[in-house]
Amino acid sequence: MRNTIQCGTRVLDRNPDLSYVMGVLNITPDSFSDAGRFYQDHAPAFEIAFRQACEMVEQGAAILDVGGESTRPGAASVSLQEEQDRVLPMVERIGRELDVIVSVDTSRPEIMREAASLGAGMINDVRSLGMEGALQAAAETGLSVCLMHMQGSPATMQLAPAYANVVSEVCDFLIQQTEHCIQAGIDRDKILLDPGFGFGKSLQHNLYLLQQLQEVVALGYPVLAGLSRKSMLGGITGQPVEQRLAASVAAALLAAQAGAMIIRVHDVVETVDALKVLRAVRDVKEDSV
Ligand code: 8Y7
Repeated sequence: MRNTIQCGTRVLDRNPDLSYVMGVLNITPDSFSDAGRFYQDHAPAFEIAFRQACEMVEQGAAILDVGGESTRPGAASVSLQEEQDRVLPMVERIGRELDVIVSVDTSRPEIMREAASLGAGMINDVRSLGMEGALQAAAETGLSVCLMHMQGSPATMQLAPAYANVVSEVCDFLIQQTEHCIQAGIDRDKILLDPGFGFGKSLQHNLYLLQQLQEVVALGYPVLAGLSRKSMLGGITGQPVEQRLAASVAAALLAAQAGAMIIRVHDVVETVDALKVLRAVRDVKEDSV
């Protein structure tokens, strides 16, 4: 196994001393935590979103995750044309102007191909390349891919999530997906895994997955964890989505401590600072004291 992960023209270190932060850039009118801030009437919204991207890079994000489809339960479905219009101009602009890896949050093969040609470095698919043609498209791009576990589909996943053992089922699914990817020609050094917090999981399932996250890390692939502002944090703290910063940072630290290589967040600078505390404590040497 190489010690870097090639993401288009950029690389990630497989063993960073500080977990990488992936900043979330939602370009949707109904994204639950940004309330459609970036999607009013095209041009102004685009500029606001691009400025947000710049800020996240200045704050230390190594990756920006650009998405145009809300996977929130009950969210409206988005046409291919609409997803292209939302996502591709932003992928292109960030790729051209910012020193950051662009991750494209999509399940559609067309978007994967187009984003790759515009400079994206990573494909982040909550459907784990399960859509018709997605596996082939992802393989053809040569980009790195994040495979995420979800039970059911976004519309129904939170109705009655059920597992005999959530950790082993998530791990088994992810390993099976890596095998599909490798058969399709995706380099094993370009695969990342994500247990998919909140995707077809009860609060108890999510908590147990976070407690046991090192089991996912032990599969031997780099792990991405997305916990930021999620409803599990509301379930623990009783806070509404706009008051989940402290809980999000705490969850990010726990994931990093368990070995997650990438933490997907809305609040970049706060997470980077917290990760620096973790690194400083972990790395202090007795003979320096
Ligand atoms: C995740 C994600 C979302 C996640 C990965 C939200 C697109 C919901 N969550 N991708 N996407 N992992 N890889 O709350 O946990 O941000 S959308």
